[in-house]
Amino acid sequence: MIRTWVAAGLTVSLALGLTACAQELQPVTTTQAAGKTIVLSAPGGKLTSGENALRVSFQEPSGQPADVQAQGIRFFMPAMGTMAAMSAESALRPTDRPGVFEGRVDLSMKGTWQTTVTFQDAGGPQRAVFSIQAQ
Ligand SMILES: [Cu+2]
Repeated sequence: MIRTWVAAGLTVSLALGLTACAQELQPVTTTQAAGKTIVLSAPGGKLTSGENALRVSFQEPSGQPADVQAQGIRFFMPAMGTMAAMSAESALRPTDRPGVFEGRVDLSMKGTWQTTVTFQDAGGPQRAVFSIQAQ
């Protein structure tokens, strides 16, 4: 009987694990900077208040991965009324795929965040600036 419950528990854990994996990183927004297309992706294609896994991909106009070194991503929300300005940032770590970097950020609230991705390419330091809506 106990064995049955353990087996059932394992099955549930596996199912939950698969569900988490199924929450694929999907594009949140796409922007252009330094002649490259930059795609920010997050689970389910959206950023939310709280912890977010994120991925930033860089492509040449040809669609090939761009040869860049991503540095970080920063989110900023200006002061609103009595609410102080807020910010959050993450390093962007290389993955085993060229032009693809990953990070993790904790956004303190829903709303519009000014977002800056910093990277280096053959031309030197670059930045992409855009805004996202955290849900
Ligand atoms: Cu705010």
